[in-house]
Amino acid sequence: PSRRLRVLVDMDGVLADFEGGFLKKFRAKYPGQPYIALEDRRGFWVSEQYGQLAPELSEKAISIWESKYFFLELDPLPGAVEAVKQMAKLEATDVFICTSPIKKYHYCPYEKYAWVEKHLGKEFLEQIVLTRDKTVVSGDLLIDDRPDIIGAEKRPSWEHVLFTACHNKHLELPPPWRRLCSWADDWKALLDSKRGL
Ligand code: UMP
Repeated sequence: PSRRLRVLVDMDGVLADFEGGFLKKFRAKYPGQPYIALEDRRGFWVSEQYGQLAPELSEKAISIWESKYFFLELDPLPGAVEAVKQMAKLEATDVFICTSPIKKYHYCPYEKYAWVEKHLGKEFLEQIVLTRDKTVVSGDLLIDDRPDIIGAEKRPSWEHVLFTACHNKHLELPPPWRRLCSWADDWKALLDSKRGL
């Protein structure tokens, strides 16, 4: 292989348990309100599905991730921290954490940096890419749980591999789409499939 492999790894839903953290805090703040169990989640936007339950639930949901400490207190997903640390140590491999902050910027961007430092270490602060448009970031692979990643660049350089999450596991992906089902799945083989191309 003549060049290094560049892997972009999403944060919410791939490294950090956004869905689990959301549900726990939503139920604590709004006891007695209806909620959507993780196995019933459909669609990337939590706020949209809650809005379908009852119109006022959309803004209640949004208030959860707009709150201080929401992003910082997210738990890592199983195996995520170990996998990313291992990935970054592989020969000829660069790992970047590519994540979209919410537009209410008061806590989220800061807390994303703090989360990375806490769980992955200070050296990973060099690897963070905060962007609302991942198509303008170049890489060989983008591991992300959002099915529809579009933006200004119509032909992104990366292959988007869908990381399985509660909201996307029922989607039937047309070929040549690939999934990474969890961090227990063979992510090393996925990376190797992109080397030397
Ligand atoms: N997000 C919302 N609304 C939702 C669900 C998620 O604004 O209903 C936010 C959380 C993340 C961002 O900051 O969207 C998704 O970022 P990526 O996982 O695409 O990087």
